Amino acid sequence: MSASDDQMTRPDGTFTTTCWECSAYCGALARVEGGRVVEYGPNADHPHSAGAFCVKGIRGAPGLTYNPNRLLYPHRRAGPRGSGRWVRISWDEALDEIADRFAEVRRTHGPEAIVGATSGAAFSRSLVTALMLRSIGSPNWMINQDLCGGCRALSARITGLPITRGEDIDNTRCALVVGRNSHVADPVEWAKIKAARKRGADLIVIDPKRIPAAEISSIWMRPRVGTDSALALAMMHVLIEEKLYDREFVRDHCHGFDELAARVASYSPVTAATLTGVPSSMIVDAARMYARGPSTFVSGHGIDAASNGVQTFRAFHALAAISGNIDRPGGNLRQRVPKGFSNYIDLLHRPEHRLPREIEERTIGADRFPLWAGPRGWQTACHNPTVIEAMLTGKPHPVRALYASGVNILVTYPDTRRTIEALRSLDFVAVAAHQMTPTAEWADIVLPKTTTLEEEEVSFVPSGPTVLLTRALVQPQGESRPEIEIAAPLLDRLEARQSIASRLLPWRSQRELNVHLLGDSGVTIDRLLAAGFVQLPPDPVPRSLPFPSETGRVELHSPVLEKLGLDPLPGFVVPERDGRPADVRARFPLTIVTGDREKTYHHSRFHDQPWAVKVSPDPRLAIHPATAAAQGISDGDWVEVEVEGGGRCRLRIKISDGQPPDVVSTGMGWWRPAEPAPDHGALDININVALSYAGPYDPISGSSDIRGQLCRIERCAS
Ligand SMILES: Nc1nc2c(c(=O)[nH]1)N[C@H]1C(S)=C(S)[C@@H](COP(=O)(O)OP(=O)(O)OC[C@H]3O[C@@H](n4cnc5c(=O)[nH]c(N)nc54)[C@H](O)[C@@H]3O)O[C@H]1N2
Ligand SMILES: Nc1nc2c(c(=O)[nH]1)N[C@H]1C(S)=C(S)[C@@H](COP(=O)(O)OP(=O)(O)OC[C@H]3O[C@@H](n4cnc5c(=O)[nH]c(N)nc54)[C@H](O)[C@@H]3O)O[C@H]1N2
Ligand code: SF4
Ligand SMILES: [Mo]
Repeated sequence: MSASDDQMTRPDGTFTTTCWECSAYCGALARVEGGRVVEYGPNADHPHSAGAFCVKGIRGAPGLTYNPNRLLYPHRRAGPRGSGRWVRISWDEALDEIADRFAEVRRTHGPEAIVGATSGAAFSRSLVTALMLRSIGSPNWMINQDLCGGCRALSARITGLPITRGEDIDNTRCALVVGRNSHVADPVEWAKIKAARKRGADLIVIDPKRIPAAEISSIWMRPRVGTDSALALAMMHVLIEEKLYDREFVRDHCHGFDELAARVASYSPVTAATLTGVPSSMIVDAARMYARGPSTFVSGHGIDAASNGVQTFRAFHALAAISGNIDRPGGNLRQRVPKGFSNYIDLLHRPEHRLPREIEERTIGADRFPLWAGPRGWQTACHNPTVIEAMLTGKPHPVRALYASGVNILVTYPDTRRTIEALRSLDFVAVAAHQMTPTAEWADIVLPKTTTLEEEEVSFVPSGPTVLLTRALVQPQGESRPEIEIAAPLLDRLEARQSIASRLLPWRSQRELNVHLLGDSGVTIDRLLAAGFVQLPPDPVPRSLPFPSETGRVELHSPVLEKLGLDPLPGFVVPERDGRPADVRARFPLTIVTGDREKTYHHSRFHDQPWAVKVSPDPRLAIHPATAAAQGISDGDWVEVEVEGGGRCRLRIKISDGQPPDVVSTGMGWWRPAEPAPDHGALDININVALSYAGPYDPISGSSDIRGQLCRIERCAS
């Protein structure tokens, strides 16, 4: 039995909880009968989500938990790595073996040769994995945020604007939605946008594709992929030229306005029209509409995960600032966690959980991307592509062992073949997962993880503001465990082998960690267990509070970037593909966007769930009807996509007049669990087989492009 909390039995009944399948954190009601979750759905009375929910919660969370393919016991490989042959072992055997192998790698190559991989700091498993690695003495953990929200996070930090998740859509007069398809990605946000529109608020959408938000927008701007910063610079140009900016806010709270004004002077709407393909009159109208305010900037992944991503966000963050939309009802509000409460990122940065600076400086990638990796880094994580490189080359220092949990790197990192090569080259790989994934197939030991219905999490969302509880509703299936019950006993064993630096992960159960997170906030675990959430009084950040930057102001001009020899002002960075020679552009006439979200999948999750596969049986490539017709391609045809500088994969055509004629869009995360091990189709229909992870990299975040590359398509067999 799991000791994840002090509930020895978990009773039947109906409970308020929070869905933890994604970071939308929807309030849920769960009905438990006979120790099994029999119903999981929205909680209409929830202060954060107000009844918003999605099928991944309703079907996906129970689907993962009661999956016939669920990994229920630890296993050791029974053939060569990747052979797909496994034998069941006990937890003691699994943990002893991991400890032996880690100790050996540590002795031979040093602690930093052991690397962790998780998704990001929104989930406790990531904090636990990072602190486990740090306890071993390794500062190296990979997070997938370079492919996700890392550019936004870094711009927010550099600019001194902690406004992510602080979009006050409920009170706005104008929402500026950029690279965000909330309709699929976030039902809570989508409900708010629709409600705002209904009450007469304006909606400006910037997206190359005709997404549902574009269909209900006041203005829809359709830039060439990867050129958004020019739109933001030109909107600032209009605001400054027409004196529509907020002089008081600029005077009292911004640093470097004159330099910014000089920069945007050269980005007139006419210039931006040339760079982006958006008509200049539309840019002017959008700027004036946005300037009337209060306006809120709602941003998404469509402008993140790019080699110019931080600069793009810097431009939009500067626009939000000079228009005075910061800390103003209906604008973008600064976020802070309740007094006494900690979130995972806080803990990651607390001195008592950190390694000595000289060790953190050895984090892989810290030399090139110091604001991303290492002691000054945002989540203190590594630069992933450099880690993959280190696995293969031993440079800058050897990486010989991997512990991956809550991440499916083989499917979700670009350049699948190279990731496989890297995993194969390691001395030891352990993976914790809910089922055998293409990543787990390359492990020596796999460990069964609990799901969102079986483990307890505590978190905070600014809307409300609300402290949320995800309940451990039912006993874990089989012998699955939460991360902390893997990490703590593993550290005990490593300690017995004199193989840890210091215990930087002090908790032994999820409950202990959660009590620690609640701290002396006044919200207790008992109160949360009684109600499922605790709504706190509104706590707006006053504008008079200094901004978290060197100057205490919003840094339009960044002294931090200047010191690093990087462009201190928001600017336009020409997309890489524009610089490709004419003959290459002729051979690869299309531009590809990857990562369109699907309602029934969460990245690589749920691909063996019948309800999901029924809705979306194949990975699709959306293409404009005229472009398809020119190549004699019809809806439903299978095509081979070849990405310039990358590889190939197979996708199925979906004709859509919502696409720009020269842009094809696809999803991500595809594999077919029923297909043979080890790759389960991930070398065939997964777009990341066709993408390169070799750069160019954003000079600040180290992100590489997962959209905007040149490509060509050709019909192929199904
Ligand atoms: N159902 C479901 N929901 C999810 C997820 C899931 O897998 N499934 N994943 C979750 C996660 S981790 C994330 S990060 C979010 C991501 O969700 P979003 O933040 O919505 O990001 P994307 O779906 O990648 O892209 C959003 C839009 O960006 C547009 N876009 C592409 N290129 C550009 C460009 O150059 N400029 C502009 N302005 N727009 C562009 C695309 O056309 C698309 O409409 O979704 C979350 N929600
Ligand atoms: N080409 C391309 N690549 C992309 C993207 C893109 O748009 N295009 N998007 C990127 C983005 S935004 C993201 S966030 C990443 C996502 O990348 P991943 O985080 O790798 O995606 P998931 O499929 O959600 O992987 C989670 C895996 O962890 C396992 N798991 C183990 N423990 C737990 C647990 O406690 N809880 C849960 N829920 N799962 C657990 C699940 O079973 C699942 O196999 O992909 C990135 N990769
Ligand atoms: S959007 Fe869906 S998966 Fe995400 S928290 Fe809400 S119900 Fe769960
Ligand atoms: Mo993401």
